Amino acid sequence: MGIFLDEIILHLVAGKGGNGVVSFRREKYVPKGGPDGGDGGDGGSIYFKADNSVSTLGHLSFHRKIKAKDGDNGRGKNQTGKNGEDIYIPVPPGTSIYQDNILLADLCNVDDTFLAVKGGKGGKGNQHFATSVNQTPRKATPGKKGEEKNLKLSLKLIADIGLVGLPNAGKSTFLSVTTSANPKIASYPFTTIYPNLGSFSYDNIEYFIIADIPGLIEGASEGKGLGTRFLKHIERTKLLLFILDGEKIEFEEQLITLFNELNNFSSVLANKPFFVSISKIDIPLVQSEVQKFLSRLPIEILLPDNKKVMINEIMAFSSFNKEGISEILAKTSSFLIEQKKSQK
Ligand SMILES: Nc1nc2c(ncn2[C@@H]2O[C@H](COP(=O)(O)OP(=O)(O)OP(=O)(O)O)[C@@H](O)[C@H]2O)c(=O)[nH]1
Ligand SMILES: [Mg+2]
Repeated sequence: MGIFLDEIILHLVAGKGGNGVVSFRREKYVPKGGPDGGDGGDGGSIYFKADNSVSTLGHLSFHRKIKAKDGDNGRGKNQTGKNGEDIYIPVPPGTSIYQDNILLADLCNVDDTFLAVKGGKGGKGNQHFATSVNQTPRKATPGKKGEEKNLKLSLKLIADIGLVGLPNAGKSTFLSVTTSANPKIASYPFTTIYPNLGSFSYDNIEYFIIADIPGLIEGASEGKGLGTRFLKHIERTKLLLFILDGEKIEFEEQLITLFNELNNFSSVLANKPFFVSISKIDIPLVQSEVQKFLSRLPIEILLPDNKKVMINEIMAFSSFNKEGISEILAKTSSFLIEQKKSQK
């Protein structure tokens, strides 16, 4: 995987149309034949196309200016110039395209395509300008300029399940044991600085994608830690999985912090369906604290803005000895399958 890049501004220039030409048929003994100036070819256009072969916008970082080829000029004998080739720029599904902060397109599904800048039309050769009174027109038109735009691309990853937790909670470790993803894991906070995606199969029929984003801390919505820059990537998930850090013990406070930061960031996130889990139950002390906490269920969480969140169920797990992992995958998968059915 290349560098992670989820925003980029590109300068796109479509090809200019080729010129139409003035030309006359040359035939033996005929000093001046009829007009036979061909048309110019059209300039190449530039499209964006959603494609799973790329997962970020990183491949565009060295190509901030992209120009399509011009159309060739027309030639004698009514020959039309060659069209400039169109360019299709692959972008990951989930890419939105903006011009001056106005949304032009949202490429959500594979193969969604958007015409970003249109190539200029080729000019007309003098063959088109012959009239009954003018059999030898000296007029041809030049090719038109191609469109030129500065466009901003912004990527929101599309995943089914978004992991939300404080730094060090064990999110990346969970991703690494449930999917084939291989994220960086370490005992210091903010190990994950870019989102990671991984997928797992459920009963070998359904595939679900999990997004692991950098840890959230209190004040993230005001820019603390890595801020909420990456929260947008879980805005489109169907389900959130909160991972509370087993080692941090204060489970209720962790929930309040996380819900509060999500609330401050966007109502879309705050209203998403969620499951709650606690990590690291292979550690004996964690095991006993978790038991105490679970005995209090259902728990009502009161947020600073007086909003209440009801927690009915919490799933405890360990990525080290895999305890509880298959239950989490089964629960979240069943939820997603049901949700899909109800939307049909
Ligand atoms: N005992 C135990 N330790 C774990 C478990 N899962 C993760 N850890 C440890 O917890 C630390 C943090 O794990 P990460 O997976 O990097 O945590 P994260 O939530 O991705 O952290 P950030 O990327 O910094 O937000 C590492 O030292 C892991 O080895 C677990 O199930 N049991
Ligand atoms: Mg991480």
